[in-house]
Amino acid sequence: MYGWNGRFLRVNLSNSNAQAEQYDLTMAKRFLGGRGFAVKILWDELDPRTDPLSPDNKLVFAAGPLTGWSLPSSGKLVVAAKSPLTGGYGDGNVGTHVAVQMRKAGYDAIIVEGKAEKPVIVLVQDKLVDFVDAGNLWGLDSFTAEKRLRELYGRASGILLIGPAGENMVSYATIVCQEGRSGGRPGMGAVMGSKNLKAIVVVGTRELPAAYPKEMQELGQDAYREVLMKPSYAFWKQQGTMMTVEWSQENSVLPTLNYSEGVFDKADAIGGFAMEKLKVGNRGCPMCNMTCGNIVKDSDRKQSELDYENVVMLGSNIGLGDLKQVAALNRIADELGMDTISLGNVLGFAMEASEKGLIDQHVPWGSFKNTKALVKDIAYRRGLLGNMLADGVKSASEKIGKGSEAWAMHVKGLEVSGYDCHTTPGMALAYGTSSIGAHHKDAWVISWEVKTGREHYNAEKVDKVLELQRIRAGVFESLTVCRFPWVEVGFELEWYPKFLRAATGIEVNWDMLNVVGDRIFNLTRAFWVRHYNKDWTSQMDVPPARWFDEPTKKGTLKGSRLDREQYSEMLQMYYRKRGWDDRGIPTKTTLRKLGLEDAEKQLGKRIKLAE
Ligand code: PTT
Ligand code: SF4
Repeated sequence: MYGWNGRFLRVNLSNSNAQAEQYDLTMAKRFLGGRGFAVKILWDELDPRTDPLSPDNKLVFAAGPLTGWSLPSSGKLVVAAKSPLTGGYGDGNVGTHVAVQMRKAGYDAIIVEGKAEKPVIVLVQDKLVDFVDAGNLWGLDSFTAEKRLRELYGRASGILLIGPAGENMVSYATIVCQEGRSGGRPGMGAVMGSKNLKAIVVVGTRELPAAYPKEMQELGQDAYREVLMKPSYAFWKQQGTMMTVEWSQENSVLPTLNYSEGVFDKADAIGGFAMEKLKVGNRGCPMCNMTCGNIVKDSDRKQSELDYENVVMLGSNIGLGDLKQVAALNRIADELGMDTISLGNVLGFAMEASEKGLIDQHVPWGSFKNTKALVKDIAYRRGLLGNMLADGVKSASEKIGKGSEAWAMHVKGLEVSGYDCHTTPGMALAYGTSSIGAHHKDAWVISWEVKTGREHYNAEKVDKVLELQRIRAGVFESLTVCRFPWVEVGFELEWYPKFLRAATGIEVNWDMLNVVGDRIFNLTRAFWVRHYNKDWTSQMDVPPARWFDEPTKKGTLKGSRLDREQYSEMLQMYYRKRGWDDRGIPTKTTLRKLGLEDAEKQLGKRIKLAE
């Protein structure tokens, strides 16, 4: 086998055992890597009743067949598990040296199972695996702990770790590295914490097995050059994703005051150009020549890495219009290891609940001091409010009740990311049907939608969501390469089959890759349905009530809201095009067509499947 190593490393923390396992080319071709491998492993190995925070859950770190070579923006991996936030399939895509080092150590994925008796670090050095006591690191913030590990294991080592939020099993704790890369929004850090695993450290020294090594090298050089030549490259390096703040404001989709509005009075103060005035450098993922993490000095005089989502969720969504203070909150979230999207979301929810008199605590909009204290309370689960918000907005709204469910901004338990959808039904559908809950990563359809007619609910929009889900959710998440070269600077999709041929020796085209994408998407859906079982309904794919029931009051599009009936029709159309029934469950024919007979069998035992 070329391209893939053909090996997983299985690490059991309960008995400190580690073993390499082989997998075959059929698995590789059917599921590619990353998310594809992760969902297949979790589907095969987890009982649907598994408690996400129990030793029975498994944490999978999986890279793809392009990871580890000198190819543009290919230093990423997927980290996945059953999510403690949603109960469904959860994952994140993180830029990390672990991706490169793991592949060079000879593994395409590391599967972590069980629970260590005491805090531990898993140290992988090629074939050697050690379990190192992490007592002296437990409790440390992620920046300090990573610095210590780097001193011990060297600058080139790959390190992924959790901060205090992961240790305290905050439901949206992430896994972090490199002072600003953070992945696994649906609580992958909490799963790591539940296993008493503070960090994994990986060092690999082997050559990767390419089918055509010379071609691989030449393609890589050409591809890096191509990225540099793209006209939008220079502005991308200047602002990265921060340019989207101004775009969102202009188009009334900037999440503001807990998604009640799409415009923010102080948007300019937290936008890309304001960021440029504070910028001191760029940081990014390994293997990338368009690094996009904007480093600024925050109001605590520390360095913080700003991306669009961080800024809008901890800025406009909570009414904070001072970028240095937003940056300070972002830095704290990284140190503590918490997802900024879910965090900004629960903070906005708490502020609204406080304003409406539904909670005892005073949580004012836009107060830096109060918010900073509350963020720490959440990470350490301190006090009634901190502890309640640590379980996410769905759980908090269920506890508070009194109609707050209508403005708890989530889908299937995962908090909505940084785009207001009062005026974008296509993006609402993308959130509704995303593989992990309301994340924009599977189908960022919004920019196309705004250009082509945002008011429509039509088949073209459904097709666009499907097209993007195939490419992004299926293929990019499974190759685990960054999608930004394609999305942001126009690096052509045609490069990827060429990379795959040079790596694996297998001729593929996008039609074939799209089938793989569909297979992965359908198995992910089956994972959700198997968990929710008879409770699964099409309501699970409907975005929050606020966007349907409460029109916006500001901006050029004031008075807008989603239409429930038309959304429903579009959702049913989406199901039909996917080959799902009217509950959003894949039919027998669809599962068989994709070679997912086991999913047909298992789901069929629980639920009546349509033909
Ligand atoms: C991603 C989500 C995003 S999406 C952002 S900003 W973005 C937030 N970043 C956080 C952060 O930082 N610190 C923190 N404590 N929490 C954070 N939560 C949020 O997490 C990120 C980039 C970005 S920046 C995006 S869009 C792209 N995402 C990709 C993806 O999903 N797949 C893929 N193949 N390529 C991608 N490229 C881009 O990667 P999650 P990263 Mg990411 C400080 O983690 O769970 O997927 O959620 O990891 O290495 O930082 O790269 O405007
Ligand atoms: Fe990482 Fe940004 Fe480069 Fe993508 S473009 S690989 S997110 S630094």
